[in-house]
Amino acid sequence: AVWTMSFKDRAALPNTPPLAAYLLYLMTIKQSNLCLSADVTSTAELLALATEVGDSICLLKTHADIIDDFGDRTVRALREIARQKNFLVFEDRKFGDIGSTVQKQYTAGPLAIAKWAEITNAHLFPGPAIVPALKSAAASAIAAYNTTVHTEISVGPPASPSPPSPSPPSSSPPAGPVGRKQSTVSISTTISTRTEPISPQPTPGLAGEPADVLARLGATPYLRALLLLAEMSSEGHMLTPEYREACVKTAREHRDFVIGFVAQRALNAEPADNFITFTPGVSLPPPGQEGVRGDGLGQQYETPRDAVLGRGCDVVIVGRGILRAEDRAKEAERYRREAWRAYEERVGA
Ligand code: 5BU
Repeated sequence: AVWTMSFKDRAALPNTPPLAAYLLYLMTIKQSNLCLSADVTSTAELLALATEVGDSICLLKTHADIIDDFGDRTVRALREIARQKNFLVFEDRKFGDIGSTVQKQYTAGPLAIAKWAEITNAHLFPGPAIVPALKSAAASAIAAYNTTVHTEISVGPPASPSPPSPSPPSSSPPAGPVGRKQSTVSISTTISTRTEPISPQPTPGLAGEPADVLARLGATPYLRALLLLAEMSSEGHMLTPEYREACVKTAREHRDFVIGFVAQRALNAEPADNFITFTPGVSLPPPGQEGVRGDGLGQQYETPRDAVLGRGCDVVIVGRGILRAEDRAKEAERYRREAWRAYEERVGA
């Protein structure tokens, strides 16, 4: 039923978890259901790309493990661009291990994904326990974040005159641990954030105009969500229809944390389903190359229109289609327009 519903109406459904609602409103405001797949191998390239394309996207997808010099600086700068340009960050980690291990992979190590990416994804092949394992790790990361802030406030030095800051203090709170130490102003903003419950439960009262709602949700920015990999775009992938159904079943049992799927089609079958479908393997072939539908390494492509209008996908994920363009900002806009037009057609806007 949500196939033909607007993103705005889906955001306002009573059981939409806060981060899903945030994303759906963000998409509505930016008129963008485009996710950039930022498959670059240095921090400099990542930041340049995010800056160039940020206005056209609702989501930026990373593979942090391909960035040679990934570190604290990468995270801080990316979060700052995400704040300025208003997009969410999705680390395409594809977790696939026992619960205990994925918890550590999610929160610790050089990547510590839970600290900086609102969204990540997991395979279901290790069994359904991977979902509650990641959910509780996300909750612990949130709790640790709050404790850290608290400790810093109580034991930290008094306000230093003017610590170096990559940007002027803003009125909106930081999206996570990043930026916490930037200035006294952002620390006190963070304290006030702590008084807002960071709830994995649906937030009541999300109805309203998107901009208002975003402003309200902005007070609880440190939210985390998971996508299950229900289907892949690559030729001969082994995620069978039965496996796909198992993903849907598990997602339904964790609607507060699993906000959708990486899949090639919408998988919302029950009335209560409002999962967001994120679809890779999307490109607009350059004129004259319409026949080219793959990359020679198993990737298979379809157009934004096929995905969104033909299969009910919500967010199209585009990498090389944009990365290889002469003018990446302009090409991202072309993808945004195409995907948004297909969405509008689907919902009859
Ligand atoms: P491309 O350059 O648009 O082909 O990049 C696609 C991206 O999406 C790339 O980062 C892949 O790792 C990612 N991807 C995919 O292509 N297909 C899938 O099924 C999944 C992820 Br899951």
